[in-house]
This record gives sequence, structure tokens and C-alpha cells, in this order.
Amino acid sequence: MENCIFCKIAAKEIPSTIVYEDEHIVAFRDLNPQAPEHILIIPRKHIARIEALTANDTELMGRLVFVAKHIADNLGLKNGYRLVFNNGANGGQEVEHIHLHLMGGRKFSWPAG
Ligand code: DGP
Repeated sequence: MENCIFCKIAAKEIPSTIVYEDEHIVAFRDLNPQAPEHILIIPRKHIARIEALTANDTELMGRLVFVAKHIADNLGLKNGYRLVFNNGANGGQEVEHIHLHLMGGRKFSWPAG
């Protein structure tokens, strides 16, 4: 998708610190980390937000979580971590390309702010 910053990161047109990539998924460090470890996991396919998902995306969305597990293992996040989809304006979504936040290395409170 033209003008999508995360599509450009996936295509390596914009630099980022990529920590994982495969045919379907790219994961890179968040530019503005909210925890000692803060990774964004995205599908290569441009999907703006959760409402745009179709049943065909079920496996892809599962892949995001499995990549999160793989990265968390690699980072040694043995005491847990938080996985977040910010979705839409009230959900705090700033970038309109679905992304799973993986945050670890500190304790998080609940409810989220
Ligand atoms: P959200 O609010 O859920 O849409 O989170 C978007 C995140 O994307 C936010 O934590 C900052 C991060 N971000 C925005 N632009 C860039 C960028 O150009 N590079 C990287 N690495 N992260 C970015």
C-alpha cells in the first residue's frame, strides 16, 4: 500500500531494526519504545485494522501470535510480556496497518491506561 509507513518498513524502503522476518511476517523494534523490549509484529499484507480482516486472514493473524512467542523466547522474556493490538481511534491506533505490540522487560499494570 502506497504511503503506508509499515509497508515501507516491510519492503526495507524505510530503515528499521528488524528482529524477525519470513514470507508473511516482519517484526521490528518500535521507534518509541514503552518497555525495555518493544517489538512491532506486522503482516506483510496491508490490512488497515481489525475491522478489515476477512476469514482468509485467520491463519495470518495466528502467525502474528506465534512469531510473538518465538521472539519472546529469543529475548528471554521468561517472566511474561504483554501483547497488544491498538485498534481504531479509541484503541489508540496511530499507524493504519495492523500490528501486534510485544512489550517486555518490565511489569505492566492493569487496566491499561
Ligand atoms: P499504534 O499507536 O498502536 O498505532 O503504534 C504505532 C507504533 O509505531 C508506535 O509505538 C510508534 C511506532 N512507529 C511509528 N512510526 C515508526 C517508524 O517509522 N519506525 C518504527 N520502528 N516504529 C514506528
